[in-house]
Amino acid sequence: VVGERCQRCQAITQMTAEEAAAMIPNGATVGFSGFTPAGAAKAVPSALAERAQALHDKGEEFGIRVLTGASTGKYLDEALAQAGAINWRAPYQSSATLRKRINTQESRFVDLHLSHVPQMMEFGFFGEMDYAVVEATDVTHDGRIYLSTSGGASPSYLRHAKKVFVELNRFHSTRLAECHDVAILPPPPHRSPIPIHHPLSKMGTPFATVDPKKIVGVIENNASDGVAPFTPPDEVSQKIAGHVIRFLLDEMKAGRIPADFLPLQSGVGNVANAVMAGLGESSDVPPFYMYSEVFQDALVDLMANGSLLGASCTSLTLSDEQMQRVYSDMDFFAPKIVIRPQELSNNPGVIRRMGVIAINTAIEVDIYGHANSTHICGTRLMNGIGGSGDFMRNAYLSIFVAPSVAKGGAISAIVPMVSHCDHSEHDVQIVVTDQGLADLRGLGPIQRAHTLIENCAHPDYRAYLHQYVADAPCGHLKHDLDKCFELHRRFIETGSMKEA
Ligand code: 0RQ
Repeated sequence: VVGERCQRCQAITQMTAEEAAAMIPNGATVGFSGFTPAGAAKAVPSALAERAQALHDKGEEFGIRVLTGASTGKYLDEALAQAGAINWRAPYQSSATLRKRINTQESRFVDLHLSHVPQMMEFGFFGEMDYAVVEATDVTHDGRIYLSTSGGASPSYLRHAKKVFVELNRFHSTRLAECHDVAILPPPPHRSPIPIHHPLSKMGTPFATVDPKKIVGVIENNASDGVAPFTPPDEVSQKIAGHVIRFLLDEMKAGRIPADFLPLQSGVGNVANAVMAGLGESSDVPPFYMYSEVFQDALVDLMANGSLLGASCTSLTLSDEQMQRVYSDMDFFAPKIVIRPQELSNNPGVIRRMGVIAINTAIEVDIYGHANSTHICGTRLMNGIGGSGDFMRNAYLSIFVAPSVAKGGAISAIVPMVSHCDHSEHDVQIVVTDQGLADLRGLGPIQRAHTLIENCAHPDYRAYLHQYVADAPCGHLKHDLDKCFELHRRFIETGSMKEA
């Protein structure tokens, strides 16, 4: 009954999203569920955005500190950012409005490796958490929270928040519990080896737990995650996918990838979808597993046709159509999917142990292999580092992909020096663009530069880049500190990296 306490435990109260939003004060730190739009809290943040807007219209201040698993959807980051209600945000975002506010310093943003977030929360690196708002398929009187389509950082937020709202979303299958494997690592130095030896190993419980007395409200909802449907890969993505697949097959032939393959991680987006689809279609690639972060549309088809044997992830980021396909055949899909908290899906030790092949997208890569995933021209945030660092540093093979040019050729993805460095040369083994593939393993800096320029740079920029290396003062690396950002400067001044 809305507004009434539960007869059995006196703790769980059903309420409306507006009633919940009214309880969250200005300046509160709120941990929301959500990793991509998957499993993101929806009703309470939307209501909070409306409340913030109404307060702002009256000239009153209202803003909160927002933590999530990763990016979220239109109901959370986008709605709150449009209402100007996010003062501070971590650890990842992809909302157009929030991005603008971060880049104008209206919202502060802390860009973090996603595996680090639960531990940082546990130890109070972000201060106390006032509220957690977590989407669930079920909640019990003894405080079991059955999470919906993502694990993310929700188990830690439930444990640490002083008060909790549960959004009970009836859209999702309660059988998701068969996929979840919830565990929170004990604090260091009391950690034993993590018992995950295979992508489908389980070590925890199918539910998260919360002290039921902390639950101040349960909000009913019935809304899909609203993930945009899969678009067929474009020509550039298909070319990149082709290079990646050929490389992986050659590695198998050379005995550097075992005959039964290694688990794959792949980032989100068009190129990642194209690579996965291409791997599934190739008759030479054996059926494989994924130890990844985001389970996206292309993987449903691969699982259905037997190319993908199983997947570990922290979110099921599926369009409504693909989600319904999974929900309508949980007997088939549930035993093949494990949804973990991001501390475990992205755990460096487990990634290293399993020999994960990681494929992620970069904004730009420099001639020595440093990669920028986050900041355009070194200043403007795109999304954040996300899980790319967790995977790339610890992968068996770390592969960065990017179109060789952006904005119709006005920007080269291969530059003399990255304008912001998320992944150092030590973490980057293979770089792939639509032009080709540069295998940097075992190469010294100058060989790396030549290979990257010849194989990956767009022909329009190759001569410039070769000349840069030839002219730069010699050391272990060659760099001309007066010229290393000439392309970026020219782009800022003229709108193109190309000489007029
Ligand atoms: O701009 O949308 O205005 O056209 O950047 O580029 O090519 O559409 O690529 O959507 O895959 O995003 C690195 C941002 C790539 C993403 C990044 C412009 C380009 C376009 C987007 P428009 P594309 P994608 C697992 C791992 C970090 C997190 C991560 C990302 C827009 O993959 O956020 O890896 N990665 N997580 O035109 C200026 C350049 C540019 C450029 C591209 N050099 N300069 N603009 N663009 N290169 C997932 C999670 O952690 C959840």
